[in-house]
Amino acid sequence: MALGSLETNLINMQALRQRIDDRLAEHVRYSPGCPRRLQEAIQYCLLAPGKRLRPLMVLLAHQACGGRPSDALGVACAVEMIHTYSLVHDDLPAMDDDDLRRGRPTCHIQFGESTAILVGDALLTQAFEVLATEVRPAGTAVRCIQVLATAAGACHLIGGQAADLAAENRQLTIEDLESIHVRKTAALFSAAAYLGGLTASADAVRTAHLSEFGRLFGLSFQIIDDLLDVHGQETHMGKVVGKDQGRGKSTYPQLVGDRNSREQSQHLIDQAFGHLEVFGPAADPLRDFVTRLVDRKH
Ligand code: GRG
Repeated sequence: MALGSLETNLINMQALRQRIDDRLAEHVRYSPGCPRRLQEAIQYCLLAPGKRLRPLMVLLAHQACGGRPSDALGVACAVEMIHTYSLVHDDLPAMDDDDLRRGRPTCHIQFGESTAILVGDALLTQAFEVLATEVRPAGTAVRCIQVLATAAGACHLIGGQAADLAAENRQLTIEDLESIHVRKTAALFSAAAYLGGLTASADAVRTAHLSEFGRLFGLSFQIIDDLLDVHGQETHMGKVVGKDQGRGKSTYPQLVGDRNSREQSQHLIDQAFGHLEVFGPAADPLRDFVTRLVDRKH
């Protein structure tokens, strides 16, 4: 890819990120029925400076299929709402018990535990309201709801979280660990890419490639996240590092070493890129997005 197009892609990505942030902010200005403190807590979590990777994946996959970002913004916001809910609940004392998230005190530290539970519940619920309201035609909205509910449900995100909690202080095999990563991390990236294609009316072959691309990317992303938990800096990460080891969690680097982890992460990205071939140059912004993440420091 030429330098000029890399710069253009970066500008495009920053513009998309801004559009995501603006639309998210619109979604969390509630009517008076929502208590002020709850609204404040939801805004605090959803509008915090996260990387917006999953909504960007929706929009870039949508673009790769010839769609316009404005037609997928609702889906992008719904996916970010699910992701943010999962972080808020994951940080609770009953789960990972974290004090720092996105560079700020976690929701339960700032607003109390009961409010943090309600923030997660509200975002989870609103994600499906947004899909039902904003996606057209109705048949596509129903399919989006089904895909996101499956990715967030008991066999994927929530099941992965339950398996992750049950695995504390147990030595896992690499297969056990990958099974957790597929559910906890890769399922939502896979759904994000798939939904980007679906809302651009992509055919079944293309949406299947996007789904697999997202899954492989998600697995690679989680390995890099594990490496950053060992080698990253809290100031860059915006969260406490070194916690995996402290909580007796098996991680990729702990099971196979740093070097094999990096190689596996790159291998997964190479496989993921194979699934973008069918899209030709229209997927260049998506490729560029992934390449930047492979080299990420946070
Ligand atoms: C509570 C149902 C439920 C699920 C929790 C998201 C999650 C599952 C746990 C958080 C801890 C973790 C390591 C999850 C793996 C996925 C991951 C690396 C999440 C962080 O995603 P980023 O880096 O976060 O995209 P930002 O803040 O940038 O959006």
